[in-house]
Amino acid sequence: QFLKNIVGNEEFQQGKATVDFIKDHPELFKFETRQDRATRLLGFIGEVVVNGNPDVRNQLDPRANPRRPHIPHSDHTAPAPGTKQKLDKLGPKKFAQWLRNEPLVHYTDTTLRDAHQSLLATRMRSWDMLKVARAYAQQHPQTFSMEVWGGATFDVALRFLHEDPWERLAKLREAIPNILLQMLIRGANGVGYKAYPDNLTERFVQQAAETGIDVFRIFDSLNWLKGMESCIGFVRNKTDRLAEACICYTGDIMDPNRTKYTLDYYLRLAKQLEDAGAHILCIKDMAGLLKPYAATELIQGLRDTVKLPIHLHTHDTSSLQPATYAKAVEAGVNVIDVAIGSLSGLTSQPNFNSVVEMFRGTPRHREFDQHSLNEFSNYWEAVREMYYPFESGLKAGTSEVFQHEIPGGQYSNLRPQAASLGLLDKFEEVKERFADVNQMFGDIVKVTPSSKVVGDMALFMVSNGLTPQDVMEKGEGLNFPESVRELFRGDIGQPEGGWPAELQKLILKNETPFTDRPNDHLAPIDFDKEWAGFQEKFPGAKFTDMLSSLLYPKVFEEYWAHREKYGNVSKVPTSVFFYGLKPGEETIIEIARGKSVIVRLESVGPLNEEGCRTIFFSLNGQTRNLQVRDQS
Ligand code: 3PY
Ligand code: ZN
Repeated sequence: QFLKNIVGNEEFQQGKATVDFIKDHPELFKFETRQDRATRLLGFIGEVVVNGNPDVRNQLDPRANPRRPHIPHSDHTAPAPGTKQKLDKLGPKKFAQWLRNEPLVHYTDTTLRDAHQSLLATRMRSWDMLKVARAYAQQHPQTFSMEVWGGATFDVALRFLHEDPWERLAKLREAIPNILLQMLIRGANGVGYKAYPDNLTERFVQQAAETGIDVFRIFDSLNWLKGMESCIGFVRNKTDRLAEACICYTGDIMDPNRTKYTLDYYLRLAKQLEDAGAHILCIKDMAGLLKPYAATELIQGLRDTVKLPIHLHTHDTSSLQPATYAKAVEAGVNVIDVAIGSLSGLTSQPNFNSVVEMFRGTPRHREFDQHSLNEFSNYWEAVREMYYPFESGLKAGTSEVFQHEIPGGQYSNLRPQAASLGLLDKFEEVKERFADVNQMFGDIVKVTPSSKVVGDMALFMVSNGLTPQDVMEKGEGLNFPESVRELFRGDIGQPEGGWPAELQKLILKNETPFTDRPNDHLAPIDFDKEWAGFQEKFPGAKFTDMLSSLLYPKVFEEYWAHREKYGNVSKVPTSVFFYGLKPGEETIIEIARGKSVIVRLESVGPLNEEGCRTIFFSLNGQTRNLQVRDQS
């Protein structure tokens, strides 16, 4: 079995095994039969058949009207070289110079990260991504980058999809060897919601680069320079990849009444980020507030102020953002973020397929195969049906976003959060309070994690029937949400102009806030010691698992228990993962590279005295049955 494990290891198969191969892969000592793997997956499917997937429980099965996703064609030829090879050849500094002077507009495809984070509560599974990743790399090698990782995907992959986010990244890298892969990292908050020890972020960045990330989009949720500097340094000094630093855009530079976040403010921050070592400057318009004429002013100003290439990210919540792209491209922006047609628009990015057409016949047009882009759009449209329980409910663009300023990535989560508190019918009020809370907090930048705190406070006020005035009058006796207390204590950094002192006193009571880096208060991780303890607790786990566990200890523990019980469920097709099988239905599962099993649900037995049902499967034609406790 040991030899079988070695021969079956992907690194070994690719000839990448080094002298430390056996030491680095404790899982080689895990002996399981092929039968075990299949049996555990049957256990998972049986559980979904009887009790449903708790993530979509009691939702209609969309297979009532099945629509089979058509997978765009790919073959065995290597994809044409792209930006990835250019970065490898030039190195980050020269690559950035090349990009700054590029005459044609470049595109980042966010379909595999922000698009589904913003439309489908981040639930897109690796299974659906990997079906088309290679075809995309072959058919669109001129894409600047693909955003595939980071933001909320790390947490959601482990917590709800029971998937290893590192495995997703490694597989996408393998399928897409030619296009830059990009991630979103929340500066000192990594891919989490709080500050982490610096040496953890450092190891995380190193490992992400090793596993496949080329572009690190780094931001701070309060636009606090100190929250980004160290992370920029880790990318520059510990990897040979690109550090893309963000100015998060909020307010409206064209509105004379909004005097806090002015053009000067953004230009100053951009210069500071250039001085801190950024290779690329990103305008991160997380709520979609950058209007077309503001884009002209901002991009012209930035082109004159810094020597960096400029990358623009926005969300189309208002439906105005394609116009913003038209003006931004005219003003000299280098790269714009778009999502494949059927996963674009509303709280997601503008429509890739259509935006490309917008520039046809103009000097900055870059050619893409429209027929192929539309094939991918049709694929994702059919796939999206399986995810309908996670849709945000927004039906059309809304100019309301200019009032509430809720980030696109948060919108599809805020609704279920409100629903879980029984506040869905008060969602209008939640949005209004979100705007009120922003003003109470001193008009701050709102993006994860600061936006989550504004959301928590808005929900707290709606559920307790509090107005802003009530909070100021009764604040001493109020028990504020923990996240609000942490924010005002300085746990995730400092906002422009500091916190409003009166409210801070009411929230913190007698606690003293700090104004330096929260990370400076955290003891560094002793990796050797951690690793020893970790292996004991999770035999067979990898170093990347330990990084997941250090970021999300409880979530990782639950993920690991699920994996021990059911195996690698990322291999189960999405329809079966969420909705199980119906009697007589069958599915094919590739349990290991080149090894597939055919699973057919024969029947579900009646409830027995122990409260269980017997499920009859056939596995490769042989009958298998198992008992599942009915908790439905
Ligand atoms: C995230 O941090 O997850 C975001 O998408 C912020 O926009
Ligand atoms: Zn975004």
